[in-house]
Amino acid sequence: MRKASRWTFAGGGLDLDPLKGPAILGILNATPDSFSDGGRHQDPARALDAALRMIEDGAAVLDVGGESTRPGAAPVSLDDELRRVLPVIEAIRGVTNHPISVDTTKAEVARLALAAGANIVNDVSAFRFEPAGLAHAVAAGAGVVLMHTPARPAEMMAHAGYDDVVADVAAHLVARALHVEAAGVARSAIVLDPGFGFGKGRADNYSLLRKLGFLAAKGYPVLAGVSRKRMIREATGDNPTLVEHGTTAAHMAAMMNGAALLRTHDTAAAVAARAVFRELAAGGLDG
Ligand code: HH2
Repeated sequence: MRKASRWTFAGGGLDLDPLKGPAILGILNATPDSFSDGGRHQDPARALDAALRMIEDGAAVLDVGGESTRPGAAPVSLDDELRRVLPVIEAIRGVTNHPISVDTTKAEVARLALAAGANIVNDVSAFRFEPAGLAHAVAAGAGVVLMHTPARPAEMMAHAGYDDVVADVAAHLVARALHVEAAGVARSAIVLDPGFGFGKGRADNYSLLRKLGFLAAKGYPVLAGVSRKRMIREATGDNPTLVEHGTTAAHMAAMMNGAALLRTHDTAAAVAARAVFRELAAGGLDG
């Protein structure tokens, strides 16, 4: 069970308070092939409606992405990704200053998304696929989410294989954090993410969830992205309602183990789970 957290985070227009439980990132996939919300947010007006609903639910950040990263997903061209992501960010920025993260591994998408008003770069490669994205994050004073993946989506499952998945992932992420700090990102603007499902098998994913506290003890806020992932469906089966209940159960485990942010599709469900977590946490989590 988690001990008192030692990190602070003030990046990207977002103030996290470890005592209040995690911030909720609402997933706005502007992709036609996402496994979970298949293209529903491609039209900027509909994406904006979804974003406003998520804010009303209690989402602290809107995570806008234009490239599916599910295992084996086809890569998307720069032009296509820009065409998907920028109108959505612009539409949201037209009506609210709410924090926005851009879920991209492309440096140019990061640059233009930040120029359009995004506050955080959520890079599932931790700036390894296109290192130039890091300079854009530094120049914009953006927050960064550094996620672990062993390889690009097309190849990542072939790389699943670890001596000790928890120690390996934590060591990789801390090294990436030190790298981005050296490049000029404030320590207080860095989030680490073990990358559930990215080049990890079922047992790896559940080891990471069970021992998320090991990563949370490294001194950075930790994001957990488990929503509707295969690791959930492996446990619940594919019925969407049951997958949602399974996601909520995994969210509670992540919160109990120190998650500072939850990346999720159903923001209202995550906010409800957090409300229960807060009741538990109010009495102390160590005894
Ligand atoms: N997972 C996905 C995409 N981006 N970013 C972070 N930081 N952490 C994650 O776990 C993560 C992520 C994949 O999930 P989803 O967006 O639902 O699907 P798709 O890849 O099809 O967009």
